[in-house]
Amino acid sequence: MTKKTKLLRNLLNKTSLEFLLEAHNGISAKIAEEAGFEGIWASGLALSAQYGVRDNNEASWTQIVDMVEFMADATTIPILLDGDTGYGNFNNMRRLVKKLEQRGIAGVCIEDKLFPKTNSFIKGEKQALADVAEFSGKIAAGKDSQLDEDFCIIARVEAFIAGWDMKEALYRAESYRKAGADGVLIHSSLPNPSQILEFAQEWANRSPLVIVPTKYYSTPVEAYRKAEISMVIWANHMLRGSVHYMQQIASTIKTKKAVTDIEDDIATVNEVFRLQGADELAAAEKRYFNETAQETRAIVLAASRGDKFAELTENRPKAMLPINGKPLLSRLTDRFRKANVKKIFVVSGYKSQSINVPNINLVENLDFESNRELASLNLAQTHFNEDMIILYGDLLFRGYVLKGLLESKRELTVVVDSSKRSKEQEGDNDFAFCSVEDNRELWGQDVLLERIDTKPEHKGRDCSGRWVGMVRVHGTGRDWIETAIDELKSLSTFDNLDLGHLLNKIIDNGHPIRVIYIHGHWLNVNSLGDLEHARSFM
Ligand code: SPV
Ligand code: MG
Repeated sequence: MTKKTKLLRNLLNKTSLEFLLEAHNGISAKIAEEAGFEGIWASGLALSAQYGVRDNNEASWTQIVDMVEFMADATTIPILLDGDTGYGNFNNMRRLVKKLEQRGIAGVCIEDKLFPKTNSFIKGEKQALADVAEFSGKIAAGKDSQLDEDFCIIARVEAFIAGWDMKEALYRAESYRKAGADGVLIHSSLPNPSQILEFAQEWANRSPLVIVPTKYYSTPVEAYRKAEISMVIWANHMLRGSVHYMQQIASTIKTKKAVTDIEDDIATVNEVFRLQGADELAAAEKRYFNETAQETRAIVLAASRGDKFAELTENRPKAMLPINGKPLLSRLTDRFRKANVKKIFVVSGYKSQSINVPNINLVENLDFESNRELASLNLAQTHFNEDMIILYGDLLFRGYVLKGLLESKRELTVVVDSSKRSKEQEGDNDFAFCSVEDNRELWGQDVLLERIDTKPEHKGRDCSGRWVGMVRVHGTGRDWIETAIDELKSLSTFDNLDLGHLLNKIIDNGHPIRVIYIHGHWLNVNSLGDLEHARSFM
């Protein structure tokens, strides 16, 4: 890609007439480029106006440089900065050039007036001009300090503005050319182009000539072409256009106390997003926003009362039963937070309003009396992502169990307790049959879940352990779960199904579910006896 400095130099040196359009911030610069302009004039007037200050060096030079950097970032075309008088003497000019090069600006134009300057159209004839030798030194200092040979410095001659004659204008322009200026901007405040056309003739192409036809705007550009002027700057029209339109919009909204009348006449929010490059970000997210950046979610199924707790669950669901003074669900969410899982969705049902655990998102299952866990999970589907843990709300487990699960990057992973005790306990639909039994030396070996069953024995085979009631979902594992739920939904028995049925369906669909074996270190609270255990477990 051609450097922006080179692009500007090429524009300036072309034999054809070229045009720069004013811009004053990132979005206006972008709009100028999209309109087809090949270069931008970062106007001092417009830059100060967009800051709401006067064109009298009231905005500091660093504030100007910061804004032109935004403009350069938003565009691929070169920017010529209106650098006023260079914001000081030769030394300030050197630093300015250095900073502009660093920020991707292609060139700077400085005018032979005194700091702090005033806009040329405000009592221009009263404005004092810089000493020719001093200003020539400033140009030479700028040229000597640029690192990129194509960076352009344009010398702006204000002789006509300040009421001087052609001789003075030519003398100044020639001095600046000799000092190294890459072009001359000859400015005039007359309503006709007589001064600049005469100047062009006298100048006779000694170096590229730049003009700003703000006052003599009605002149057809053909006249400039004929005069072999290099570059025309439309210096403030983007600013003036937006000022005009903003005034109209503001007053309409104020009087109508509504925006309906203007809505169709202004850019859509999506158009603003487009100009900001929202699409590029979306594409980059796909490329770079990988699993480590995606926030892990927990989906906790806690809708049931727990029918074995009698009056203990009269006013609260099982998940809110206190274990040594702290509800089961709070213990669970504490575990998650410690593992940096901050987005927790809890599907509640029975006595939902009694759940007062902070920083969780409740999803209500209103039909909890007539359905089971899979229906609850179905309700939480809108909160699914590619990095989550689904689990029952009545679990207690040591931290490493969760940590091991979170580290798994397989699509689906479950934890199976292979201890003898777990196999002998009364169970629900959670006896796990796996591809390999746990010999406690299975480090790194792939173990797959083959079936979840309600009984510890199946076709003469003992189960491998108890499934702990947690499923780790990663990447396309989410799709497998969603598809299986969808398929199971068509069954009349859907409301009676639990997570075990879901896992079996996924296996039947041909997807592997990886097993991590543990040996104890967890508990599910299903009975008064479990509650007793839970107290000592904690
Ligand atoms: C500017 O755009 O800030 C200029 C051109 O310097 S003028 O306003 O015509 O002086
Ligand atoms: Mg200016």
